[in-house]
Amino acid sequence: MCEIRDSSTVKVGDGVVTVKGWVQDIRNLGGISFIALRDRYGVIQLTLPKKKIDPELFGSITKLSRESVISVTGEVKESNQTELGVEIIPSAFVLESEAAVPLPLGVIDKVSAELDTRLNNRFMDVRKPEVKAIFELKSMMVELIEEAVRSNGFTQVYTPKIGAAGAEGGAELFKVKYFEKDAYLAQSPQLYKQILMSTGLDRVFEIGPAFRAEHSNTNRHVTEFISFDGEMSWIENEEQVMAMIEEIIDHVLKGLKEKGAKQLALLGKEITVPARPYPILTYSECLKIVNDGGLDLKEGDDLGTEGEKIVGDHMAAKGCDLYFIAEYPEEAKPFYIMEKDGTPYSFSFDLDYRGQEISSGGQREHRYDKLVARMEKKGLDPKDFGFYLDAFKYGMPPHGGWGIGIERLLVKMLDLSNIREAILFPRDPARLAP
Ligand code: AMO
Repeated sequence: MCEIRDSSTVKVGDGVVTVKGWVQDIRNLGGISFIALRDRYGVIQLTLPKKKIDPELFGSITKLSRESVISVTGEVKESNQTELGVEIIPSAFVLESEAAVPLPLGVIDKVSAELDTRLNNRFMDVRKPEVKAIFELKSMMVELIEEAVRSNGFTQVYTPKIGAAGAEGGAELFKVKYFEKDAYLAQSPQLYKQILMSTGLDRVFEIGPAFRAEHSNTNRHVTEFISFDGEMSWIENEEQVMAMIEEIIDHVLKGLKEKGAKQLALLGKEITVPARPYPILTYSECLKIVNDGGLDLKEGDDLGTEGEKIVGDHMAAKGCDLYFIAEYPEEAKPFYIMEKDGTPYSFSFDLDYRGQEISSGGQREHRYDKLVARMEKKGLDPKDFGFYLDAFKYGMPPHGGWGIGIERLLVKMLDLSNIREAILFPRDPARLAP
């Protein structure tokens, strides 16, 4: 039995080893054949000089279909023709799984397939090293996020994804049958993370799925995304929440630049780490920038995709990639956001990354009567939110928090063109499988 190795650890002097992977390519040049065998870490060359190899083995291995999975044993030799500086001369192989022909999607073919075709054949698409790299970076990003929040005393929590009420507006709720009752898929952990503030678990975070019945077919909306939520008590203003997000994002950008260097190089991307503090613009300032840029928005209007882009260009000209937009009109923000008394504004913010919102948050209304009044003002029936409101009746500290769309952050970091590229199996109005 010889040692099973991955492609990245095979070196000259190893003797006989076993490697396992996918047959990426076979070149038959008459007297000699070459097989590129791919595993998670890279591609290793199998070299088959016809005269020196058992004829039966030579015949069967060189006829394999591309992407078949094999286990190969052979001697490691030095090679100055390969990237790894080694090649393997096979002495035995096992065909673990034969790939059907033709392939639904090429792994090494130069022609770049349509995103839809790629997503329909995601199992094949992710075999491409540059696609796999996106998901390795996503995993590192989550690890870095967790590092940053844990070091700030946050406790990880899990809140239900099936519930009786939504927090982010009725139009985007997915209704599901829950035995004899109607229930909804969670749009965010908003109600629960706030309830937790009354328990004394005064800093919590959650990274989990969020569902939005979003009928728009854009490159930044999906119906299921991963939301990174945080909620913290004892704040005096929303700027403390903004400072926390800034610290987390800074840690993620710096960490990814270092830990993800190999994947970033594969993708041909570079991460820039903006200087801190990130600028804070007010909604009113943005409205002026947007209208100077040619739109005609009125006080209270949503900045919209176009408006966000104009602000993004304005900030890019100043060399700013990440910036907060604060003090939105209270009417533009959900019921749980605290109003700035005596003004039409609220203690809310968004974090935008090169012209696109990646996060929103703010200080919450923690005073029971004001919260109920705000719900009524928004046309909601407080009776539907009894389980949430109860937590505000018996001692609730001042608090605030944020929600960050993990994929939106990744898309902007890596400058991807569509949010679906950052999701293994995306869900949108037209896509329910794979
Ligand atoms: P909001 O609704 O702004 O706020 O969502 C927070 C962040 O989630 C991401 N996001 C989405 N990503 C992909 N597809 C979608 N359809 C989608 N919808 C939202 C965005 C957005 O900035 N409870 C509040 C947050 C808070 O105040 O704590 C909330 O959910 O990146």
